[in-house]
Amino acid sequence: MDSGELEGSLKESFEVGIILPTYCEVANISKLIQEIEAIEMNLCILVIDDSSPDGTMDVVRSLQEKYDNILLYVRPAKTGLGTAITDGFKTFLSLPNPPKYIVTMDADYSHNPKDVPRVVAAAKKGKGLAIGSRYCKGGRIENWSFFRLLTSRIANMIAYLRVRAKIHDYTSGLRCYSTNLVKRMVSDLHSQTYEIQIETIRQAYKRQFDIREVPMTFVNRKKGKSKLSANEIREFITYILRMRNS
Ligand SMILES: Nc1nc2c(ncn2[C@@H]2O[C@H](COP(=O)(O)OP(=O)(O)O)[C@@H](O)[C@H]2O)c(=O)[nH]1
Ligand SMILES: [Mg+2]
Repeated sequence: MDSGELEGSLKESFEVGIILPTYCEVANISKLIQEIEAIEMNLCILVIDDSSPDGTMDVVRSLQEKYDNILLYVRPAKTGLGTAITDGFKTFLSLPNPPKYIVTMDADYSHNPKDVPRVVAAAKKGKGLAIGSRYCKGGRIENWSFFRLLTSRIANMIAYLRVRAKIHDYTSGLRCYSTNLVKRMVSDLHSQTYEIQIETIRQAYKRQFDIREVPMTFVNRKKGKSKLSANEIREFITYILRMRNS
C-alpha cells in the first residue's frame, strides 16, 4: 500500500466497489470493464495493476476518460494477487465514503460480469461474504485441464480440513464482502499470492460472519496467460500446510 499510486478520483459515493487485479490483461480488460459498466448497479471499479508491460494501464486510463467511476492503483512491480487484493481493500477503505460492499473478480474473463448481481445480493442478505462457487450444486468449470482441476480440488480439500467452514469453493476469486467484514479483517491479511482466497474465508469464519455460496460457471481464460506460476503454487502450499487450525 506504501509504494503504489492512485490515479483518478470519485465524485460521488457508490454502493458497490469492484476490485480488478491485473497483470498483463490487455487482451481482456477493455471488454470486461465495459460489460461491468453495463450492469445495472451503483458501482465503481478499482483496477490494481502491477505496471503490466503490455499496456493494461493505458487501456484503463483511456476508459477513465469515458467513465467517471474508475480508479487505477498502479504498483511498481508484480507483487502478487494477495497483496493486490489487500491493497484494493485498503484503497477503498481510505476513501471518504467507502462502498458498502466490495467485490473481487479476476480480470481474465473467467468470471462473468452477469454473475456479479447475484453474488452481491447474497452478500447483502448475509451481511458477510458471498462466494461465486464452482463446486457447490449448480456450479461448473469449463475448459480446465485435468491437472488444474485436480490441484484445485486438492487445495480445496486441504483448506476445508484446516478451516472447517462449510464451503465447497475456498479458492474462487469472484466474491462480495460487506465492507464491515473487510474493515474488521484487513489488518490480519498477510497473503502474498493466491492463498489470499483461503485467508479471507478463514478470517471471516473466525469472526463468525455469514459465508454463503452462489453457483457460477468458471470459464478458463481464452486470452492471455495464467499467472499461477510454480513459485505461486509453492507459496500457496506453504500457507495451507503452515496454517494453524484455530
Ligand atoms: N495486480 C496483480 N494481479 C495479478 C497478479 N497475479 C495474478 N493477477 C491477476 O489475478 C487474476 C487471476 O489470475 P490468473 O492468472 O487468471 O490466475 P488463474 O485463473 O488461477 O490461472 C487475473 O486478473 C490476473 O491478472 C499479480 O501479481 N498482481
Ligand atoms: Mg484466470
